[in-house]
Amino acid sequence: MNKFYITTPIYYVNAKPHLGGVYTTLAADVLARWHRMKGEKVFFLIGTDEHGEKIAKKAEEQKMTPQQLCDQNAARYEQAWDTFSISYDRFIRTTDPEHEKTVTDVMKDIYNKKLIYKGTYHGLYCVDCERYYTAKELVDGCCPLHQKKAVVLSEKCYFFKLSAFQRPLLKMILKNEWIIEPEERRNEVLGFLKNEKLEDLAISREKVKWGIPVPWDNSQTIYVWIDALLNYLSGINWHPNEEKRPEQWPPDIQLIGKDILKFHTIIWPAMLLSLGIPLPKKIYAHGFFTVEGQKMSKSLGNIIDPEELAVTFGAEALRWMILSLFPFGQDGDISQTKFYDKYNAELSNGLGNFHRRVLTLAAKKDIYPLHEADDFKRKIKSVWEKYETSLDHLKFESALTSINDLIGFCDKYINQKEPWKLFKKDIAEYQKVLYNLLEGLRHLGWLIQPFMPEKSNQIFASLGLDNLEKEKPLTKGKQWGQTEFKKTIIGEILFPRL
Ligand code: ME8
Repeated sequence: MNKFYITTPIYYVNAKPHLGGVYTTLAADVLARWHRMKGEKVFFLIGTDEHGEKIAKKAEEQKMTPQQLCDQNAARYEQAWDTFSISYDRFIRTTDPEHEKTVTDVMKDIYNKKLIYKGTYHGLYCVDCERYYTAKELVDGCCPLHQKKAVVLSEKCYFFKLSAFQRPLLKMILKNEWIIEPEERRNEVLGFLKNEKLEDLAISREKVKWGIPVPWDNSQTIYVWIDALLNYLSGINWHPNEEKRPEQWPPDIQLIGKDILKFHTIIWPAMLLSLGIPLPKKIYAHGFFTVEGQKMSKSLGNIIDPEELAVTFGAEALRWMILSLFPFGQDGDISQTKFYDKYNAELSNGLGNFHRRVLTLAAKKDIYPLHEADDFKRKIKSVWEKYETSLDHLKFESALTSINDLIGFCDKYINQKEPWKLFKKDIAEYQKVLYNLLEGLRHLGWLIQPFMPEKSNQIFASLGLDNLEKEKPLTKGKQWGQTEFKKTIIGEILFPRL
């Protein structure tokens, strides 16, 4: 059985889930469900990033200990992931003792390999990003992400010999041994590695107390990004000194947003090379979205709360809408109006209306025997082909377009055949037409499964199939003519009008 290990970034617990973060995880969940549907053994890792100065400060403001704040906010994340039906296999927290052990062991291993040395760091630091910037990266002395003045810091710390990895990484990318997608992101990393000199990286902090201690020097804690990246190893119980390696490694895909590209394509692989273990098969960095043309930010007050949106549209509708608005690897713009338009056109008037229309017609007879139908069969086959290629290439929006295409085809078929007239004059023909439509609906149930698992169950239940259908392998489910339809039930409206 093929294995599929997929990760998302671990979220900062200093804030509650926002739409940007939910975007990465929704996409990862659709992929995880798609690979499970294909019969693969999936391991889907998510988690929370809980150390560092930002979190300690926030806890102080809220008169809590950092651990209390982390517990409270990690629980919020778990709750949000339940709301959005995120089918993760493990939720790793960087304050978990197992994680802390992996980090400690990994640091010792790299230290023993003489890839870490002590020095003094002077630099321009953004407290919110928890990272140093080069003067060139700042905009008028301010952090490009937070627009806050960077502060000058000088501290004793340990350095990781990142510079030693510039050439090996460049070579691996050029030889496609280290895959970064999409192409623009790969070019961005290549450009950086070709034109800039990679500096050694300060990997510990003297001033930050809320962190994992450096194993050989308790006066320092490990830099939060090093700590965080190692969740991808601790999440599968990986330890440097254990002979037996977890079967999940390496990840088949790591999904990230483009803002954290360098951490994942330079620092992360350099750490893995120093540990002597294979690199992840692919890193994919998705785009960012703006809200009505503007960057989503607290100061502009346009942060969208995904849980509020889920109340308006339903969590599953939101899963569909957010992945269909623009191509995954690109930037895009979202707005309330766009969500309303999508909901009405594709879900309420599209899939929802078709579902109700067919089941209302189907209620006129008890049984619809199985039969062959060339045109319908051909259409469904071509929809599956497009859909599968799209999902295998992370083209979520185009997979959803193929689903809409099938819905459009089915709607047109009803209008052409006018089954309500056939019912009066040719019942055998009526049953055939209805069989095709019900079969179309069954395929839609399968096609939407990774995107809207509950709605998919609802469709199977209304076709009278329920668990029988879900237990089938995809190879069988996607074929034409699986079963006769009997005792269909209209059931609840899939997508109520707003
Ligand atoms: O970066 N559009 O956590 P995080 C699209 N803890 N995606 C967005 C976005 C937007 N407007 N805003 C944020 C961290 N994201 C670190 C990760 S991993 C070892 C450590 C995405 O909570 C962002 O790209 O700030 C990232 O993938 C995710 O939200 C979590 O961001």
